[in-house]
Amino acid sequence: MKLYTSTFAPNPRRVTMFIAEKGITGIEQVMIDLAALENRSDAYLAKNPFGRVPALELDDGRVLSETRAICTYLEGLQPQPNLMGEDIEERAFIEMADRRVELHLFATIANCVRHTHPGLAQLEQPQFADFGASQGEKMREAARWLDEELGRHAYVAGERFTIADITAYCALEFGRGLMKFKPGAEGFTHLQAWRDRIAERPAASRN
Ligand SMILES: N[C@@H](CCC(=O)N[C@@H](CS)C(=O)NCC(=O)O)C(=O)O
Repeated sequence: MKLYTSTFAPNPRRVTMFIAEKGITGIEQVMIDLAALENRSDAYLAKNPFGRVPALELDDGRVLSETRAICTYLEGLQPQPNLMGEDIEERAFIEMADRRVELHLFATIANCVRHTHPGLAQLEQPQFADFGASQGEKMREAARWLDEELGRHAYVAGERFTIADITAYCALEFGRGLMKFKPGAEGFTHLQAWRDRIAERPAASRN
C-alpha cells in the first residue's frame, strides 16, 4: 500500500499518527508537495479527484481518501490496539466524539488558517479574511467545549486514548503553528494539560 501524504499538513498527520499508534509497518509514504501544487496535477487528480491528501492506494490499485475512511480501513486490517471502539456502543460514542472534534475544532482551525494565512493563499482562492477570523472565534467555542469535556474525563472520548484524541491533537498542533493558539494562555487549562500529555506519546512525534 502507498500513503500519499504531505509534510506539515494536519490531515495526513492524523493518518500517520494512527499508523504509529497501531504499530503498522510496510506502508510506503509518497510525499505530495502542496506548495508546488503537486496535488492539482493530472496524475494526482486521477487518484483523488478532490486533490486532497491523505489518500491510501491499495495493492489492487484502488484509492481510498478521507482521513476517517482510511483509519476505518486500517483499524479493520489491524484491530489492535483498538482506536475506534470494540463494540457497536463504544464505536458509536467514539465516532460522535471524533466527528464533533472534526466538525467543530478541526474544521474551524482549518478554515481560519486557509482564509487568513498568506501561506495558504495559493491553495484557498478566494480567501475571505472576515470568514477566517470568525472561524477563529468559533474555534474558541469548540475549545471551551473540549476543555470542559477534558475536565470530566482523561481523553476526548472517555477514559482511554482513541482516534478522537488523534483528531484533536493534530488540529491543535496545526492551530499552534499557524494561529499561535495556546489553550493554556486562553484559560483552557484541561485542554492544555491533555495536549501536553498526548505530546509525550511516541506516535505524536512527526512520523
Ligand atoms: N476531508 C478530507 C480533507 C483533506 C484535506 O483537506 N487535506 C489538505 C491537507 S491537510 C489538502 O490536501 N489540501 C490541499 C488543498 O487544499 O488543495 C480528509 O478528511 O482527508
